[in-house]
Amino acid sequence: MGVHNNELLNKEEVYRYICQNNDIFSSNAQLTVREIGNGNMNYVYHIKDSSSNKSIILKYAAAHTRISKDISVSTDRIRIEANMLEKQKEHVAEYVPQIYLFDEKRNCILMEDCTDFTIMRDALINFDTFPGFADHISTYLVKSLFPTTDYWLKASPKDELIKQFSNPHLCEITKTFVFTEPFNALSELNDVYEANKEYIDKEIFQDKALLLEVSKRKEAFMNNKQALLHGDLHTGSIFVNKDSLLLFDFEFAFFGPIGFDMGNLIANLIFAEIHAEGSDARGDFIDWLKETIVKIVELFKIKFKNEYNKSSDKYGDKNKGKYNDKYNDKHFYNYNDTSDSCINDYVVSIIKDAAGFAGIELIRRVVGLAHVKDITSITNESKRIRAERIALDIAKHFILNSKDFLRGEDFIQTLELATARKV
Ligand code: SR1
Ligand code: MG
Repeated sequence: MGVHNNELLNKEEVYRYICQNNDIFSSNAQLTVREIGNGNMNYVYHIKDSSSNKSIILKYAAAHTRISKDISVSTDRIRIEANMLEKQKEHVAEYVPQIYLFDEKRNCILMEDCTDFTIMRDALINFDTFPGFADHISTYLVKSLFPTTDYWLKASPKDELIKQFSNPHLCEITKTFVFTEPFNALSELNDVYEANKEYIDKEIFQDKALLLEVSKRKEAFMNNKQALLHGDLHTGSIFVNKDSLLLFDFEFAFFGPIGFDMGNLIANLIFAEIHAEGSDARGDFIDWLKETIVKIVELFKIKFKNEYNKSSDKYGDKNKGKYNDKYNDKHFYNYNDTSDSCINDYVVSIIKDAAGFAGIELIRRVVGLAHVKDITSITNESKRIRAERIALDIAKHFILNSKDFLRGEDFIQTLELATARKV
């Protein structure tokens, strides 16, 4: 007799689990289970009943990472993810999958099957374009982030939310694998492409000015509780189709600097650009991608300010300029004539932060353990060397000059300068 365990590490265990907890499928369902996950953290299964054509996704959080069983990680991340999916329903329900069940004992979530969408990273590697993407993602960002900032929440409910989404174990993973190891290589947790070893040693590990800026960003990541973030917002966490998008993988959610989400997104679009630029992609794909980055930044600024203005208007002009306990704390910022410059300053500082965090994401995906397919799928050695160096050059410029990044166009200028390199 096999040992019974509570894990959901393979198709057979998932099949048994679904049969025992079958509120979703009928008793005569003909179930097939496929493992479809390819991320670093969790096990993801597609479960389909061929008799009704109904299908769902099961996501299982083991006590170790999928990329390495030697890396232990708290299963509390599945609670964070379930809570985030619920929370997102308040303001951005159209941009998240539906959740059917959160089983806290078995560390799994059953949710809507989104496999008729494509994972954005894969679509970009195939040079697919999504004309509405910038509009949708900027709406998602603003509508999900603004209501968790101090512009909207009073201190006490914000504090409650910070506690609910306290995510120390996953923040520790990010601290180690994003902000620390790729910059000091002290714990042998990196995975460097051999042919770029010397370049990385000189350009990253020995650049003291760079390391200082990265330390400051790490401090902000840990302590600037600006808003409730996705926490790992790369193109592998976004499902797309021609009309819309869905965000998933919320396990890294926490209260942090908004620029961290923005920066991760921009960095991963840049990886797609570097991949395309080094291959035979059509020019219109690259043009669309650049335009998308510019639009995300500009639309974010406009929509965030709109949201701020709408929230102020809600209470009428007579309340503008006064802090009154009856109204939201946003009025605290809304004094005198400085309101516009305050919000402008706030939004621009997010863009500057985004540049710094984008640089860190670019470096850690090249130097660190968790790579991106946009780069690893490049099989030609000299092309891979060049692609990685372009990413590192862009990253350094972003990190060292983040204060100069105000507009979407600033990101593209850096990108174009770096891609002009021959080798
Ligand atoms: C141990 S691997 C860590 C990375 O995987 C996740 O996908 C996150 O990006 C995290 O940084
Ligand atoms: Mg993920």
